[in-house]
Amino acid sequence: MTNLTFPKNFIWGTATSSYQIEGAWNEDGKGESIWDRFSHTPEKIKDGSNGDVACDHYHRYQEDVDLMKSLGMHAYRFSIAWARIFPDGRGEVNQAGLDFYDNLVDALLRAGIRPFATLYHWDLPQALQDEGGWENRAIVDAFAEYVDVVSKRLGDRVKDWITHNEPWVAAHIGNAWGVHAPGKTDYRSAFRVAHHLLLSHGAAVPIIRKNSADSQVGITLNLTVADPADPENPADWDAARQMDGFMNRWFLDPLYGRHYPADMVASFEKEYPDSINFIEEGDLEIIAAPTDFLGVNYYTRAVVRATEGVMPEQVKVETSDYTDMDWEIHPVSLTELLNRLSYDYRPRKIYITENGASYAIAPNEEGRVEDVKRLEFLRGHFNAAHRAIQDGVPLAGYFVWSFMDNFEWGEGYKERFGITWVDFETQERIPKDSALWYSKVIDANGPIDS
Ligand code: IFM
Repeated sequence: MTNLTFPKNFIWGTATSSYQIEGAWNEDGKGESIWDRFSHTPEKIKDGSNGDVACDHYHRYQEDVDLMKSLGMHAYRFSIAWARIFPDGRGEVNQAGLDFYDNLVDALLRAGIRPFATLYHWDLPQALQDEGGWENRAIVDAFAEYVDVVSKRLGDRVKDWITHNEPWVAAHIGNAWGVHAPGKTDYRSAFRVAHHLLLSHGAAVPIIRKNSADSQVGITLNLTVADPADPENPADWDAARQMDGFMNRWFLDPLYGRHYPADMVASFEKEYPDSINFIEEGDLEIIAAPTDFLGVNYYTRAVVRATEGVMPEQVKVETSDYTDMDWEIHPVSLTELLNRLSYDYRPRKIYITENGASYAIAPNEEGRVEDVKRLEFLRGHFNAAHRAIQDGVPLAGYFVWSFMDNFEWGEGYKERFGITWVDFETQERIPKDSALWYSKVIDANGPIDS
């Protein structure tokens, strides 16, 4: 095995999100979010848990920043809870909420860690959901108001901004599948939600640029590579095209100035007549606001086979390994994805804003977490990213998901993505073997033999 070196100034970091780690769900004036409401509703979360306390990061952020520093992190991607800043979604600002992020950013800067702030990672104020949430076009103005306040307060120190995290997940898993908040099951709603998420992204970009001089702005998408289950079957290739359109092109095309993809518009209109009726004049220009980077969350590919319905069916590959989430481990697809993004859309820069694996490997008798599987997962994906850079992809950084075990949405606490073990009874943190290895990778600027 050879050690690989990444480009000079490559950013190695780690990521979390507000609802998954902060806890303090109703402290210091914070308003209720859709995830508070959803997780407090019986039977929505597999293990009956919620994010009321989570990793208690709201009270322990300094300890967490110290641990990141000791591991040598260059950067930390976190998200801001809108309901801490505007308990009612808009209107009166809660200064205590702003103070929390102000203190976090200062702690990061003192530790020499570059803050990457995500403005929306799914925890919408419930007050806005009560008005229709992302289905109601009025939310675009509320988001702009929130972004204005946050970027004015933090914009002198935060220079890397991500408007949204994974709009596909927020739109579809939350509004068509009902598995995430707000728990709706209507594809028509999901497409409307997706449009308003994209529109609010476009509206936010100039606001951030105005309030945060010399900052870099982007959006994070969850992207995949869709492969046919049977490469000999043309219908499976068509299913792969459909999956790619649904998950990737529906978001990438309008963001890069190409309108929504015509093949997908046609197939959704066929399935849900008159459902694409939310686009107003000028929307697509707003959505296509030029950005500085594309954030890519990559976990797995999608192997699909044709079905009668509009959505292809995903199949399991018997010869592959899977993580605890039952997601296929397929690093080669990361190289392919990055090349394709670079070639087809020409983003100025790409960050892998999330990549990681869920393995519930507990501490051994000595208190050590020997998560070799996660370490090998990361090594494979770091190597795949390195190959893409050699191919000419402008990949500038890599954020491992996640800094610590946390509330994995509808799955609760059973799924552990952290490179840091969290004992949710005592709130003790233990850096796992993957974290200790990652620390050496950062030091060497590339994956090393362990
Ligand atoms: O935990 C999530 C995160 O919030 C968004 N991206 C995927 C992760 C793992 O499911």
